[in-house]
Amino acid sequence: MSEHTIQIEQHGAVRLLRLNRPEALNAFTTGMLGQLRQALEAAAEDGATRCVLITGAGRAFSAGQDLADPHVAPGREPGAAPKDIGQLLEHYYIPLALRLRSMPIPVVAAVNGVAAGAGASVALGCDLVLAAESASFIQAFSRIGLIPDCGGTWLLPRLVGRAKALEMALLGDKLKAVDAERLSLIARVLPDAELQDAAMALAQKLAGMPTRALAETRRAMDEALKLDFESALKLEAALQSQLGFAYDYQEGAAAFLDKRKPEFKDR
Ligand code: T3D
Repeated sequence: MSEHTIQIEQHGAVRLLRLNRPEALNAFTTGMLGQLRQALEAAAEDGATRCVLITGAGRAFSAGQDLADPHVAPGREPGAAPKDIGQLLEHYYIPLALRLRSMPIPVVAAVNGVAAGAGASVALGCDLVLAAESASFIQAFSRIGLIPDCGGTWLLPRLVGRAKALEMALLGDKLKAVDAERLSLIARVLPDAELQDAAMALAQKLAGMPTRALAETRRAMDEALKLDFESALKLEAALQSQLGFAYDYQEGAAAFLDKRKPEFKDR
């Protein structure tokens, strides 16, 4: 691996992944997409890591696909054959989005600056999204003749409803972080100087919680969006049945009755 486009730091039980191509606003090359997926895979497999925090180096979170990446950029010389962007999605973005959405532990995004195109989709695919006041979200796809991808078409209408999702996706305008919070696109906005500490504190808090139940909560909510009410009730019962046999529930209930702090271990 020649270039370290993902900086990895361990802070106790929190694994911090920093998108690290600040000179190109952390735009994703194919190599970087592979490294991000591998970093998520490693965090999922590491039993000591109980929460992942993703942020960006420099002034951006991510400007989305690197439009100059020779692996995918349309050839500019006359007669150059166009590249199949669908193949890029199949090989890089779909595995990344699926990995992110099925992590066995919670994932927090600290959006430190602009999140555009697939950069916005990666941020919004995380479980809790915090953003700096100066950050913004841009569905940049329509500006270059594409549709939202990396989960954008699924995430946006579910987060903000069809009318606002279409407004964002069709116009591709910049949405300020405060407006993103007002529309429920993200969870919280923080002053720029407080973002990283607040995001780390939140990630540490999640890491101390029953992370298996948190991941199952995400799964149940994602599934419930596709189910009728009765089917959702049945899924809740099936997942609750599994969690009820798990260590964390025994520990959580015992700690409550003993009036002590629980020590959760499942994940
Ligand atoms: O292959 C495919 O396209 C399929 C995959 C699609 C998924 C997608 O993500 S499509 C959407 C791709 N992203 C964009 O279209 C966003 C492009 N970037 C921008 O619109 C602007 O850079 C921003 C609004 C994000 C920020 O604007 P600003 O004025 O703050 O910064 P800037 O000057 O435009 O950019 C700073 C540098 O980053 C600049 O390089 P330079 O001139 O200093 O050497 C710029 O070229 C570079 N950069 C920004 N975004 C990208 C990029 N380089 C490559 N790819 C980018 N996406």
